[in-house]
Amino acid sequence: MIVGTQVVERLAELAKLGAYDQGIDRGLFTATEHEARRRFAGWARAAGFDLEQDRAGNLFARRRGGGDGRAPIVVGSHLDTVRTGGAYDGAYGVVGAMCALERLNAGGTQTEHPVEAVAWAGEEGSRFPMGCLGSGAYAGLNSIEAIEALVGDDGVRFVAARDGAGGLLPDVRVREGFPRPAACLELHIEQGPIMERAGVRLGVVSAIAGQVRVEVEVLGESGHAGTVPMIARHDALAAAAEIALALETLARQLGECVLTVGHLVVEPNQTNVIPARVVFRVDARSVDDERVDRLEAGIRDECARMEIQRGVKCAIKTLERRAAVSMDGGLRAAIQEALGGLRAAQRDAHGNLDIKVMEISSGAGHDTMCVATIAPAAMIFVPSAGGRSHVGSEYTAPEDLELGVEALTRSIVAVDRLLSKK
Ligand code: HGY
Ligand code: MN
Ligand code: MN
Repeated sequence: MIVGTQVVERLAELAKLGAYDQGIDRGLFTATEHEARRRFAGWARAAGFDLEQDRAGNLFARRRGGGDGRAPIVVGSHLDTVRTGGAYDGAYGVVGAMCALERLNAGGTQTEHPVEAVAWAGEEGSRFPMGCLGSGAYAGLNSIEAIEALVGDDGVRFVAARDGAGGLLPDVRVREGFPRPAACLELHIEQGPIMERAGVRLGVVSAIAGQVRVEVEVLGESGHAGTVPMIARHDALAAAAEIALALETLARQLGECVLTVGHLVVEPNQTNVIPARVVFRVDARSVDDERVDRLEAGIRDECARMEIQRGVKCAIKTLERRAAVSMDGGLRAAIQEALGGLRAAQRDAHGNLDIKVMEISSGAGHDTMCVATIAPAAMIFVPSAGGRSHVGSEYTAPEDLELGVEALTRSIVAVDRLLSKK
């Protein structure tokens, strides 16, 4: 089989797992995500890679290196999706890593470092209320005890899901601890419009925006929608709405940041009953951590204002705080050099085909932002059609998918060589 087609075929295979009319819904440790893990394991076994997993749910396929005892270069992304996910966010980086290691096999390329293709657990935080759950534990940013104490939005505890039928693979060794890697690479779709608009096919990521996820509970007073005078109300939803709009205004005024309230639950959620309780979550991001801190402070300020003005009670809980990270300069230079060779090879093979490459920052969060806190890390992007992501219509052209895997394969060799000099 031509190596190039495996990327597209495997992504099409994974896209069926969790597919419905709104896109793909493949939450961590659900039956569909478990099946995706099984496919990953099948590919790894067929290629002769050693499989391991850890207690946070990360899954590793290890291609041995020549250098005894060297720490691995980890290359991966995530198999879980948001509830209306597309076929490429995360899955592309997992499939791409597997295909890159297979290309090293096919080319007989021996790296000094072992290289591990990785499916990081629960990057989206769509089932358990913490994003980058597996990579955060692996990097020591979140204790395994904190992870194991998580309860999903469906009421299922993390440990029950992990140790249940949809969790860890029953026939794969569970490693103890979280060994530090030599380096971390991730291949991902851009999830924005910049590369497509610039006619660029490969992006070398410069930095990943920092983010905070905050949950706010607003307690008001329920009552009859027809009889309680407006002046006498403590409407939890009206208060939550005012906080959300004030935060949106703050983000617009602050600039160079984004803020979203994408999750909101109303109780009792009945037309003729004044909302008694609302829980909503805020996602705020910027490449400038001070702006993220300013937005987080803004949440507290607006809640305090609503408590006075509307006589409600607010409880604020920070679910996750990830600092903005710059990608490693040495790895980026090695990748740029590797992409120079790729561009030359493409020109030789296809005449005047000139592959444009650019440096680009990431507004989206990634597992790499966690692993970057313990090892040199870098990311490679391919374009997203129309900049669309976190929607079922997410799309990247097959030739871009294939080019990205070739870029990743060459980058692994370049990074291995760079680190072996040290
Ligand atoms: O939300 C994000 O940026 C990522 O897709 N988890
Ligand atoms: Mn995502
Ligand atoms: Mn992702």
